[in-house]
Amino acid sequence: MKDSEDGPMADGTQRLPDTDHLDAVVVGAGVAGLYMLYRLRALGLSTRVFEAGDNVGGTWYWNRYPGARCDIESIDYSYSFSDDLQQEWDWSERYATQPEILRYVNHVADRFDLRRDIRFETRVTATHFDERNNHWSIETDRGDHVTASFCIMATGCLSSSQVPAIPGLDRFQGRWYHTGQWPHEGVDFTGQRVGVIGTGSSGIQSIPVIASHAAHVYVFQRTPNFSVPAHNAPLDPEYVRQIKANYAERRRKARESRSGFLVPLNKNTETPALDVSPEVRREEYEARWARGGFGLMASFSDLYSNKAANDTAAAFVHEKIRKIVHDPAVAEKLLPRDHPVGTKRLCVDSGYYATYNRDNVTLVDIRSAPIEEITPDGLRTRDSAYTLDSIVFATGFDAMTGALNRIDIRGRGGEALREKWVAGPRTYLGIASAGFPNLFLITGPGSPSVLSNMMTSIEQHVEWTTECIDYLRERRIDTIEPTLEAEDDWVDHVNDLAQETLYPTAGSWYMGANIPGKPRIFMPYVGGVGTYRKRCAEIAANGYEGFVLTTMSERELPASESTMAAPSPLSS
Ligand code: NA7
Repeated sequence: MKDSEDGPMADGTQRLPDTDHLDAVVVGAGVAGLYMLYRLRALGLSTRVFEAGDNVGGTWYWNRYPGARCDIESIDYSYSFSDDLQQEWDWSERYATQPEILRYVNHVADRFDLRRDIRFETRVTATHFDERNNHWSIETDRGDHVTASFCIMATGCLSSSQVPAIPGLDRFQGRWYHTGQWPHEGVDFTGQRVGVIGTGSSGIQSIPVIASHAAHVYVFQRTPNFSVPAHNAPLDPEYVRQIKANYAERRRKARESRSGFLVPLNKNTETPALDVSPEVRREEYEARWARGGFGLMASFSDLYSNKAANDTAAAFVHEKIRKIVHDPAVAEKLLPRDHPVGTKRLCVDSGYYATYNRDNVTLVDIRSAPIEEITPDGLRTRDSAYTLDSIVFATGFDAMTGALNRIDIRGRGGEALREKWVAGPRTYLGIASAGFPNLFLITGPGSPSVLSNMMTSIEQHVEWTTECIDYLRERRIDTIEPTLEAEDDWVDHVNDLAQETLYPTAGSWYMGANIPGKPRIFMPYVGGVGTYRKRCAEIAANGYEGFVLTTMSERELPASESTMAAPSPLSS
């Protein structure tokens, strides 16, 4: 086994390609990849991480756009696996900025000495399962060719950024940027006319900051989104002290909760919205609006499942927008009407709606008059031409499957994962896919992932994967993969749960609706983090039911005799 002396060279020289056999390869050095490395190392596995960026951080490495911030509170959006770590790290604000989170992730990498097993600036291009040797054969764009018993995809749910195919972009004379691939040196928009396309979280966070520097900002809005105020503020040291004194308990509750973090509950959280009077509803919504953050959606029990209930929350937000935005015509354009509140990721903003009261901000409705082309000096919609110095694409990501599908992943019989998933992702528990042995998908489609605090879900998947690998090694089992039956049942279960909610009624990235041609499938598991975690633990405790476990010596036997197929969890 080679050691790590061939890591990235600070002077920019090329390192020698890797040609090892490893116990495990992890793809991605974001929050998931780093923790995965930490855990596999602790098991004594030789592990290598390949990372496309030149440093750790994943999402927080790439998304450096102005105003980038986490929408989960910092005390919850942090690792819980090390009490020393959580006690010694101090977050400065209620919602951490991207630079602060990136500092934190770097601190974790250094504190646990993780960098020596990471190959930076190295993108995995292919990983093929070699059935003869029961291992994965992994190639990178730097010429590495390693084999590994286990391949773990920590590639992130929102890491494949999408620049829409608008004709003329190649002729644009100004500069253009995607929020998810922001220049490290930052961008100075002072005095510029800037066009921002997209009003999801990235647009909503960046527009107020860009508007404070630019000469003029044109916001090209296709779909208005619901946004709630963050009411961000410095963290009170006394509050932090109290949290830290009871961190273990807070984390335990978060793991068992629905969304992986603690939303303050109240007497109405378990009550349907229409069971209370309009006055009580208003009082509830007002309290949550005043507190800020995602809590609005926990006001009543049925906001995600009953359209009439949801309409009351939507009407409340509409009213707020009308109050904040001075020009009634602009306010009207900002009102989301095509989807129930919360069915597209709710945005958490700092001064977004008020930004439209500035003289240097113009909202352009591109639903009624779509962008027709980018011109050398700006862009043209059906109705007007706009002269721009810079264009910011806040146009999102090929979510959940994009980063996986751009790697040539092939399982048994050379089957390509992207072909298997052509009609939508198919996984068991969102962590594994039939025909792809020893491949683990951290927060993959079919798990709570993006509907939850990603930190909680990442830790759960990493820990489940670690325990699974440990189980296999202790018993000298070579491969694990789901049965097709268990996978089909899980896919049905995930779909059935989603159909009980309002989520599938929105054209969201959860549904793949933002990517032309992508199948419309609701990808995350809506049953909640706590329920999901319990199910995963039961499956493991029952000897990995729904999975097939094989050993090398059995390979020559007919499949029916050689495998230990556990019964499907959902059909049993
Ligand atoms: P989102 O939430 O996918 O938002 C992308 C925005 O870009 C959204 O308003 C889209 O409108 C718009 N968009 C996408 N393609 C186009 C084209 N072709 N023309 C015009 N407008 C377009 O991405 P974000 O980066 O903001 O946020 C992603 C997640 O990161 C977020 O939910 C948090 O979890 C963190 P549409 O709604 O599709 O009409």
